[in-house]
Order: sequence, then structure tokens, then C-alpha cells
Amino acid sequence: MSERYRCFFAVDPCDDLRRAVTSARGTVAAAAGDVRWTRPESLHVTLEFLGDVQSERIDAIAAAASVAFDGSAPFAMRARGIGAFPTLRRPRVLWIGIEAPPLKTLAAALDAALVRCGFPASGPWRPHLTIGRVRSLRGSAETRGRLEALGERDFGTTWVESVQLYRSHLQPGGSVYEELARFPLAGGGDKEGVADGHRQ
Ligand code: 2AM
Repeated sequence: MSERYRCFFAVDPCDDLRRAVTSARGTVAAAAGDVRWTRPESLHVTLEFLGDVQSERIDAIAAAASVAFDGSAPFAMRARGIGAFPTLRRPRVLWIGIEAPPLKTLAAALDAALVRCGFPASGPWRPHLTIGRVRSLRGSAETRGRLEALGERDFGTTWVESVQLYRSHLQPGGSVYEELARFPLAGGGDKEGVADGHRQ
């Protein structure tokens, strides 16, 4: 019997961004309460979550993604502002906003390719970097409103040179992600204007 893999496509933050997230933890926790932080090595920006997939389908999915990303160039991904699902006043999932128009183009191309593979089309997508999950809230809505003060904080820019297909292993201490495939963005990017960009 074949195995089922819990899979998703994502891009990764650079090491400076991972460090910037870690150093913001104290400020965020002061406003949000008891937070289970995403491990720095597990931080990622999900493009599309596939759910459980039969392992023998992975090769076909990777081939379709490879075609979808063909000709795409590396690009700058800016991380800015703390946000939360469902809201900043009732935060459950804490994230940093991601600004990168090329990422939306990539995600749309990937979604179209996955629809051709039989997956349902994904709904509206808000690119974000999940940094933690709130275990229990602290303080009043006003205290938590302090998170809004972090709404404009700039966490820096990552130069994205590849997309990864990950398998998620659910574990009690937090999911562990295994890279199944890497898709280099080889289409000749332009690094101009990425003064504080970093290679992954
Ligand atoms: P997120 O944290 O960026 O929101 C791997 O499980 C990743 O896939 C998660 O980190 C999450 O991305 C996304 N994910 C998990 N379950 C999901 C679901 N049911 N629907 C959409 N995305 C999901």
C-alpha cells in the first residue's frame, strides 16, 4: 500500500530574516501572551498546501511544478509588519507580511498547474511567514493592540532563488519539514534595487 505525504510548496527566508524574527520574539510576546514559536529552521512562506498526497503522485506533481516555474527569475521578497489570524486583537496565528509581486505570479502559475493535476483551485491567498501560534492570550484587547505598533516594522528583504516542495512530518514538538524537491528560478533575475537583499 502506498504512503500518503502531507505536502506543501514554499519559499524560504534568508538567515538574516530568520534572525530578525527570533530577535522580535520578546516584543511580540509582551503583547500577545504565551506563544509557541516556529523554529527558525522551519520558517517558510507557503505558496500552496496540498494536504495528503499519495506518494506515487509526487513525481508528476514535481514535473508539473517545474513546467509552471520554467523561465521564472529570482526575485526580492520583502518581509514587513506583524499580523495575525483571525485578527490582531484576537491573535491565534502570528505572521509577518510578505511583499513580493513575483511570488503571487509564481503561486498563480503553480495553482493552475496543480488544478491540471486534479487539485482544487486555491482560494484568496495572503503571502505570510507564520512565526508562531498563540497558546494563551495575555492582557486586555488594548494590550494586544500593541501588536498593531509592529504593523510597519521592516524585517528585511530575502533574495528568492528557488521554490521547494516539502513533506510535513507532524510531531508533538512541532512539524518537521523534509525537502522533496527544489525548483531553481533560473530565468535571469535583476538584483538592482535590493540594497539589503541576501542570497539564500
Ligand atoms: P502557514 O503556516 O504559512 O499558514 C505546512 O503544514 C504549511 O502549510 C503550514 O505551515 C501552513 O502554512 C500550511 N497549511 C497547513 N495546513 C493548511 C491547511 N489546512 N490549509 C492551508 N494551508 C495549510
